[in-house]
Amino acid sequence: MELVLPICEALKCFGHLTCTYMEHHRKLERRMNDLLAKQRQLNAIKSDVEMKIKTELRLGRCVRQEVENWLLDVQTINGKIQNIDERTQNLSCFSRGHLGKQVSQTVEEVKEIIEQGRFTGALVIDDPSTAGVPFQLEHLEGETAVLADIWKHLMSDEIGMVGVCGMGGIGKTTIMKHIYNQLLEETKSKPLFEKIIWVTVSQDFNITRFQQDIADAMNIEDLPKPEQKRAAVLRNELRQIRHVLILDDVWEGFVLEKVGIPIPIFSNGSRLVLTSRSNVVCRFIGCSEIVEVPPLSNEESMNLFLAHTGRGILKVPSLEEILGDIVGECDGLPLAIAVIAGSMKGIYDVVEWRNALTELGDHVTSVKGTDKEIYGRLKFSFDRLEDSNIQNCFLYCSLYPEDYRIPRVELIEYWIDEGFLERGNRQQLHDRGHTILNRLVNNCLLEKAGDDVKMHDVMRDMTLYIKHPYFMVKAGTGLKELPGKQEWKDVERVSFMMNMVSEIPPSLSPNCENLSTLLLQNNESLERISESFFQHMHSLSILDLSYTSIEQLPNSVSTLETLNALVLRGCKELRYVPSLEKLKALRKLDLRGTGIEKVPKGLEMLANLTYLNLCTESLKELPIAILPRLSCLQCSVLYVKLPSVKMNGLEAARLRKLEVFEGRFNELIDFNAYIKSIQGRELTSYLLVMASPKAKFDARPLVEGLNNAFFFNFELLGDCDVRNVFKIVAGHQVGSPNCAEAPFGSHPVARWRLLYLHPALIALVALPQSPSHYTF
Ligand SMILES: *[C@@H]1O[C@H](CO)[C@@H](O)[C@H](O)[C@H]1NC(C)=O
Ligand SMILES: *[C@@H]1O[C@H](CO)[C@@H](O)[C@H](O)[C@H]1NC(C)=O
Ligand SMILES: *[C@@H]1O[C@H](CO)[C@@H](O)[C@H](O)[C@H]1NC(C)=O
Ligand SMILES: *[C@@H]1O[C@H](CO)[C@@H](O)[C@H](O)[C@H]1NC(C)=O
Ligand SMILES: *[C@@H]1O[C@H](CO)[C@@H](O)[C@H](O)[C@H]1NC(C)=O
Ligand SMILES: CC(=O)N[C@H]1CO[C@H](CO)[C@@H](O)[C@@H]1O
Repeated sequence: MELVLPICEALKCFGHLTCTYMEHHRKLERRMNDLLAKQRQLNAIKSDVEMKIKTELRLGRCVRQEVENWLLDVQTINGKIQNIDERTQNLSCFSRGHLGKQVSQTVEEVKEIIEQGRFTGALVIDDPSTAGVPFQLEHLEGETAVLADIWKHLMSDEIGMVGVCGMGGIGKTTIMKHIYNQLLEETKSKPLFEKIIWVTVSQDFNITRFQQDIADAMNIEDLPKPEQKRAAVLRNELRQIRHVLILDDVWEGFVLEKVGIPIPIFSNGSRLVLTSRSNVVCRFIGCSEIVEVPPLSNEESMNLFLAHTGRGILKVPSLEEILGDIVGECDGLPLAIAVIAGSMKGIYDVVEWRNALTELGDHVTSVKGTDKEIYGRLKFSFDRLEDSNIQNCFLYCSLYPEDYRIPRVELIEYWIDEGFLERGNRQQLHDRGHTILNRLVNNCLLEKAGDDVKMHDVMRDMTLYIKHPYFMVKAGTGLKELPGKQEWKDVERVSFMMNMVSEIPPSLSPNCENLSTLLLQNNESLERISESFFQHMHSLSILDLSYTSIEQLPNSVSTLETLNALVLRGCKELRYVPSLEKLKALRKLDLRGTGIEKVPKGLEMLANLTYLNLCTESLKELPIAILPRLSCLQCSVLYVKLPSVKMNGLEAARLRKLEVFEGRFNELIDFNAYIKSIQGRELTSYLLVMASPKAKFDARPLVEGLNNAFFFNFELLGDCDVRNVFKIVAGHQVGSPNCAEAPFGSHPVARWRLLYLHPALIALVALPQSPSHYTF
């Protein structure tokens, strides 16, 4: 955020400002406030757009040009507003009239950009042109013959459809990504095809979604609703261009015409390539040529293995034979080779290798079935993790939808709630979580996806295979109803996240004594849950209902005495939460963004609570008795934002165990009391706001990425000389009752930066950077 003034510059202007600022510039200020309000509205739309892009963007997709231009416009106008804002503060030199006119003009511009920001249709498209973004390629060992074969078919005029088959983990997708890149490359010089289209189909085939994916890739907007009309639109568009359509990971046969894909041979020399584990599927869809992907040869296998472990292991004396045997057990499956090599990395003891070979042999014979042969080999690496907590961490990833980018911090929060990371303060737990994630990525059990992680679909199948029937996962599959009672019998962890379930009817009262985790979040359509649903869930430990549309939480939740985490974040409609009095084991309660007006009954009884989030606009009061009670608790993470409620600084100060705190004080005296109390304490992350009850503002977006900040509302500083604020920055105590006190007096001045955010607001932000830039 570039709202920063150099500190000496700010000093100069604040010096003049002592008391006359408000009166002289009221008019300009009104216009300016107008502008800033519009800017906030614009930036809110921008974050929504960015959020949407983030969820839609995957490899081989890109942001629509129109959207990209719009984001640039937003950036430009933000820069302009910042400039104006800075000039309004440079009291010695601006001309009011001129600036006023400019402010009004800018308001109009912002309005226009807001209008343009109402996008319809997808923000992200599968690479629309042949000059698209190539895939980042994984290492492809061998398979040159297959590549050549597929290429030959693509270039032949007689063949319209090619099926690429082979078992999971054999490298079909990797091969096709290489073909895709090669097609992009070739068509640059001579336009054989006008468009190369990649669509990932996956296990849960849904014709509506499939059609939409093709339409997005083709940049077709507003596909009509009825299936047949959609098919007609697609057929028409596809016919008009010479294309290659690549359908990756097809599980079920379907009729091309029904989807709207023209039979390639009759459509101007277009081609269709699909990959599938089953050649029956390829034949059903109509492939005239089928290319079977063979396993790697011994030599290729060895090369790939060494590419993952490093050639250093070749120096280990007498390892050669054992190494050959281990690679042999991988059966030429690239995924198995990568994963097993990943778990043997850095081992230089031949005894360990010999032992690994025995174990691997046992694993290979333990799993039978043509489709599942790879599982035994993958499970070998899983078992080598040894630590059951780390294994549980890994298994947890399969609760997310297939091909899903799993956000690291979200995953780690679950691990904490589940107790996989044992005990420690918040920071230590997160550090441990990141360490485990790094190890899993390093061992090739998970894939890195930007800042997040991903689970290979075969790996996920393996996990669900070994956890059957204890895991029930139907995540992101378009599910409308939960499965019947009998399917719940043995379950321990259940995930129905990201579906379209609208109701859990009274008839569903599953008897599942061992169920510990129930994830139902992101089902926007979910409005009602019957009382009987939770009746027999006596072991439930984690319940996540966030981002659903429920209005009330059933009373039966009151009796879930083993519950550890109750996550209701973003349930905007939620008004009623039953008494939590009996939930003595509860460690996390997240009510952020719910519609509750009162804190749930019995909150003060939750002695083990370590995470409490009460940030919601609707909450009217925090009973006086609550904070002191919480102070006896273990609470280490607390978020409260209660513009209408007075928070007592001394009471807040008694929350001695806090590591993360976001809160807002209405009175300087409370703010100061609190500041005093936290000196020398272990608060690792804080965001403290001092603002009048009327000021309606959320500081979060202003300091995104910065954990630690203090905000002061100017008006509230009253007759306090503004210059004193700079003494705060300098780390001196101020002493006047009307002035804010120095946060963490012992911190050197250089750790703080002064932000001037708004005519009535300044902030101190703790900086991790080196101190040299901020000398006076
Ligand atoms: C403030 O005005 C002076 C001259 O009047 C100018 O040199 C300086 O760059 C201005 N500062 C800002 C932040 O605009
Ligand atoms: C397929 O997905 C669409 C939208 O994503 C949904 O409306 C439809 O109900 C789904 N169909 C099935 C059979 O799940
Ligand atoms: C081939 O493409 C042209 C447009 O380029 C289109 O008019 C024609 O109908 C297409 N032919 C077939 C057989 O689809
Ligand atoms: C629940 O777990 C216990 C202990 O692991 C086991 O003995 C019991 O059979 C399980 N019950 C069901 C219904 O799976
Ligand atoms: C509260 O936590 C402690 C350890 O942190 C644990 O021993 C105790 O059983 C917990 N209380 C309940 C009711 O679960
Ligand atoms: C709030 C939310 O994320 N709802 C999701 C529920 O699941 C469907 C997909 O099945 C998504 O489209 C919704 O966005």
